[in-house]
Amino acid sequence: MAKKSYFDVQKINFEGAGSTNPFAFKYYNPEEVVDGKKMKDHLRFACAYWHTMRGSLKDQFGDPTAIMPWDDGSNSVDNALKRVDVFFEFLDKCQLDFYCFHDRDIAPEGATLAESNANLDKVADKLEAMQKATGKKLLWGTANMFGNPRFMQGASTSPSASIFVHCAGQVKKAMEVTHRLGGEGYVFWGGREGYNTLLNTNMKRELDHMAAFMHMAVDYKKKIGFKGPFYIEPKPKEPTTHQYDSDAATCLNFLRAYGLTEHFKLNIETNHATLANHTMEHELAVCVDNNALGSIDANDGTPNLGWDTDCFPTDLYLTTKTMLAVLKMGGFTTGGLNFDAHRRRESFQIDDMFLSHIAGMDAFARGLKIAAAIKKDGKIDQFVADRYASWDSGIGASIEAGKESFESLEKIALSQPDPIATLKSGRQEMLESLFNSYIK
Ligand code: XUL
Ligand code: CO
Repeated sequence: MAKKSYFDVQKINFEGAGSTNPFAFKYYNPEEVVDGKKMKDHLRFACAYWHTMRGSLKDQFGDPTAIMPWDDGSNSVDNALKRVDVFFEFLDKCQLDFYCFHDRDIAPEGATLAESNANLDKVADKLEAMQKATGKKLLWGTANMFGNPRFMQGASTSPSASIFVHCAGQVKKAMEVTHRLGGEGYVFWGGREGYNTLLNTNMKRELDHMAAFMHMAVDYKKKIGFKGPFYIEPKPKEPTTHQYDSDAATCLNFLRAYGLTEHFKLNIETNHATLANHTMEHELAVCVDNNALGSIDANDGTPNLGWDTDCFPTDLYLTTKTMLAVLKMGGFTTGGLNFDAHRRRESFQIDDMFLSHIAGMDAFARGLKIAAAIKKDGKIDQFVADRYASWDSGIGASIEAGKESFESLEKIALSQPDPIATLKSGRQEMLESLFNSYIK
């Protein structure tokens, strides 16, 4: 008997830039070698279960618009199991090699934690079987500790110790399921780990609790032999007014302060970077400089709106700068590009699921190729290296080697002419124009 198909769309294949077929890749050619590695191994695209299977496209003003004939709208385990079939057909047809989930996206929450765990196990059985049958892999798993009303005042940072206890049980289970499904990493996004007002908040105590929670997770990871890294996903606000994991630098400071650095990397999301008033480029640079870039939630914001719009990433400057950072760190190891993105509410047709992912995948394939060309050409890297040449020898090298002091430098400062003459133009506009020349 032929397998039931949920989509009236054929497998998406690479047809090249000349193709006019909207259901084809123009740039993403999985097997093509770029900068010494296959495109698919550079990009490691992942599909977000919460958006793709659970996103109804409702917004705060309007009802769902997405057409999902396979979904009966119920919270039953049967419905959850059926979604898995649909999802794997989608992954296959869209050539997405990885996926990511929250525990509560894939399986319904029960009346008790024990019931929720049993539901999760049933769906995990099916996911495991489908992974085996298709070769698709789990990039990372996570626990949703922000949706249920019990988390209204935080999860591991809740004022209630009993909520903390519940969270420990929930994350323990989510880690077990992630491990069982061969997850390459595990994410902590502090969805409500923050505050709305300091008038009712003991920030120091809440941060201590969050760190205690992370240490328990590290201990448990060792116990079950989960080898993948943990990732913290920074976000400055939304849902709370101030989220503790505000940006990359704040997360790194938290990890250092609490002795957690060696167990965590960061999962950087574009729209979260812009909500923090940073560029994605900045957040990635902070991570790469600190050997802390683990994975990327690939999406884009809407700059003139102040919230998390989770658009599909189609901006070539963004994808190029993102891939430059990934190439600079030597490529992903356990991480990848997870489309934490949903199509617009107006893009309600079933085939928009495909078109939106194709748009993101092609934009990243181009970004990769452009980034590889920039790297190969080396002009921008050379400019930066030349700009700091005074640190490579003489007094600069001596300072970097820690051999100088205020006293030794004062002697030189008093005798040397005004050093302004040693400066050269920063050439920002020339560099921007040079960057533009690679965007093809
Ligand atoms: C929310 C967000 C989450 C995390 C995982 O803004 O990005 O979906 O990626 O919890
Ligand atoms: Co995210």
